[in-house]
Amino acid sequence: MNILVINGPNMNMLGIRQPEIYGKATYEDLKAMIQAEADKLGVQVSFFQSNHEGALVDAIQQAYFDHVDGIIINPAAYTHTSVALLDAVKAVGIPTVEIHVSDPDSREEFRHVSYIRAACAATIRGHGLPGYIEALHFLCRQH
Ligand code: DHK
Repeated sequence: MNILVINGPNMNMLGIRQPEIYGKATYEDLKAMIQAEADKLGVQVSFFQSNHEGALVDAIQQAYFDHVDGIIINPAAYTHTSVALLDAVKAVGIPTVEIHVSDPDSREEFRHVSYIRAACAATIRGHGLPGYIEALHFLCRQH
């Protein structure tokens, strides 16, 4: 089984950006944590982060051609704006979990909308970085 973990804009700034919301762990810490769990589960995992919407669309499309079995995606701010990411997930038909470190539903009103949610098998939010591990387990159970 192989899983692609996609992170959107500003997620490369984990550990620096608003630590009171996103915590003190860095993006590298996040990758190491997921990799360690994937190794335990015997799952192949790869990572992609971009601040650019089109690059995120390209990564989702490429997952289809690479025969990726599952996607974990934190579209970050594009969650609340991007029909293109929704359409990309629908286009590839790969089981996808939407993940957020914080709980956008308990923050500003503009964060309450998620376009991508309609194409996702599950949404995990507000569980901090361990939410990514929950997403990994969810996709393994589905497989
Ligand atoms: C990350 C972001 O960058 C925000 O734009 C979202 C999400 C929430 C998160 O909690 O991981 O609103």
